[in-house]
Amino acid sequence: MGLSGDSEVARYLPASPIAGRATADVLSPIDNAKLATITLDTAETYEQTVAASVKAFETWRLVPAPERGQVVRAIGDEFRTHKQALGRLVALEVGKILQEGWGEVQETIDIADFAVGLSRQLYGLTMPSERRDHRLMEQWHPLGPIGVISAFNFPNAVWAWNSMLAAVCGDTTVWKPSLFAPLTAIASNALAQRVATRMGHRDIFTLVIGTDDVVGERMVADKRMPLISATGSCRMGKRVGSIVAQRMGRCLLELGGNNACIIDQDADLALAIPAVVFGAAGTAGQRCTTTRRLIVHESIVDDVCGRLVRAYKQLKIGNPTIEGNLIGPLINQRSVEGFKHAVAAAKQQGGTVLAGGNTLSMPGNYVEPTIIRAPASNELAIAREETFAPILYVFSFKTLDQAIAMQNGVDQGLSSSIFTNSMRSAERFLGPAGSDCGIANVNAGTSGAEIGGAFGGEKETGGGRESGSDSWKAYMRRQTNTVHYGTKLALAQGIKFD
Ligand code: UN1
Repeated sequence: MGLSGDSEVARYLPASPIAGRATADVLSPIDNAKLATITLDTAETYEQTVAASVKAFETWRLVPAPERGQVVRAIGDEFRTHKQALGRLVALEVGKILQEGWGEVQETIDIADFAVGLSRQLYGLTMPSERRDHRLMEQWHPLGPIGVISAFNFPNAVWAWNSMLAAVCGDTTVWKPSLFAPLTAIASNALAQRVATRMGHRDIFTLVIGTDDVVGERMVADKRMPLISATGSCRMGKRVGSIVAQRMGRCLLELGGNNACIIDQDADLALAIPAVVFGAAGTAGQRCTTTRRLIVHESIVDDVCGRLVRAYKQLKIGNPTIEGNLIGPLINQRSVEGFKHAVAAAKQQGGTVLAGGNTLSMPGNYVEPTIIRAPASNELAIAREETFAPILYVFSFKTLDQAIAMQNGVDQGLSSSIFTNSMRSAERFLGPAGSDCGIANVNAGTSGAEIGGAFGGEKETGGGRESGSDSWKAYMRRQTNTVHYGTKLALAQGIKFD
C-alpha cells in the first residue's frame, strides 16, 4: 500500500528526502509496504530547531493568555477541517481502524477547546498573610520550551494533550514523535505551525524526528527544556527520568499499564462484556489503557468466559481501513514476536487458551485477539508483564479484598475498573484501600479516558498527569509573591530583629 495513490492523504506527505542526509522508511503495518521515506534530523538541525523554539518562547510568553487561546482555537478549527484525512493517515500509519483514527483526531479537537477555555482560567491563589498590610499570592508563569516524546499508538492526540495546554500556558513545544509514526506527526505539526505562523507566532510548534542516539538522548539532556513529557515503555521512562533528574529538570511520564477489570458477582454483564471486549481487543491491544487482566467472581467466571469467547468470534480482523473490520494489525513484526512469546509462556505456565492465540498468515502484522484463562492456582507470571498486544488473562476471586489485591499486585498503576451494582463494592474500590491506579472506573471499561480528566498513573506508570483537570500546572512555573504596602517592615514568624 503506497500513500502517493491515496488522494485523501497524499498532500500530507513530507517532501522528498534531502540528499546526503540519513533517512528512514515508514512502513504501513497493514501490509508492511512502504508509505514514504523521511529525512531524519541531525545534531545540527536539532540545534536549529531548539534554538528557534527558545527564541519563539521569549515572545510567546508575553502574549496575553486569552490571546494565546485564540491561536489554539484556530488550530482546533484546522484539525476539524482535516479530521477525515488525518484520521485516515493514522489508520494507514499505525493500523487503527478508521473510527479510532477519527476518534483520536477528535481528542485533539476537544483538548484544543479545553485549552481555549483554560486560557482564561490559569488561576493562582491569594492567601491571607500573617502580617498586617501584606498581600500573599501566587502566580503561574510560562515555563519554557517543552520536550514532548510520543509513542506510536496515539500519534496525534498525546502530542495535542501536551502542546495545546503548553501553548495556552505560554510555552513552546519541541515534539519528538515515534519513528513508527512520523507521518502523522509531520502533518499534525505542519497544521499547527501554519495556523500559528499565519497569526504571527512562528515556531511555537516544532518537530524533531530521529533516532534516540541523535535526537532522543540530546533532548532529554537539554537544559533549555525545563520539562520533558514522555509517553512510552517503563524502560524508556526510567532512562528519561534519571537523565532529566540529573539536570534537575521536570518529567511528566506516561508509561506502561497492566490494567485490570474486576467483574463482581452482581455485575450487569450486558455492560461488562462489551466494555471488556473493546478494552482488551480494541486498538489490537495497543493502548496504554488496554484491559490486560480480567478478575471475575468465581461464581460467574465460566459464564463470563463463555460470553467473551462468543463475542470474540464476531470480531473481524483485517485491513483497518475497510469498514466492518474491528481489529487491525500490530505495529510491527517485533510486536508479533512479543505476542507469540507471551502466548507460549502463558501455556507453559499452565494457562488455557480460550480464544485466539495465533498469528494470521497474510501480509501485515495480524494476530488473533486472545483470551487465556489462568490455572486454578490463579498464578500466571506472564500476566505481570505488559505485552502490547490483544491478550486478556482471566483470573477468578472469592472476596472483593482478594480481587483488589490481585489488581494492585503488579508494578504498573494506570487504569482499572470494576463492574458491580453494589454501592459498597464500588465505593470500596474507589476508596483509599481500593484501586491504586491513576484511573479507576465503575461500570465503565479501563480504556477510552475522556480528555476532561487528568490522565496518568502511579508506580511504574510514572506518576505524570496530562490532559484535563489541573494538569496544566505541570506546564507552568509557580511563583509566590509577598507585597508589602505598609510603612513598617514586619518579619514573618513574629521575629524581632532590632
Ligand atoms: C495511551 O494509550 O497512550 O484512554 C493513551 C484512552 C485514550 C488515551 C490512551 N484516551 O484509551
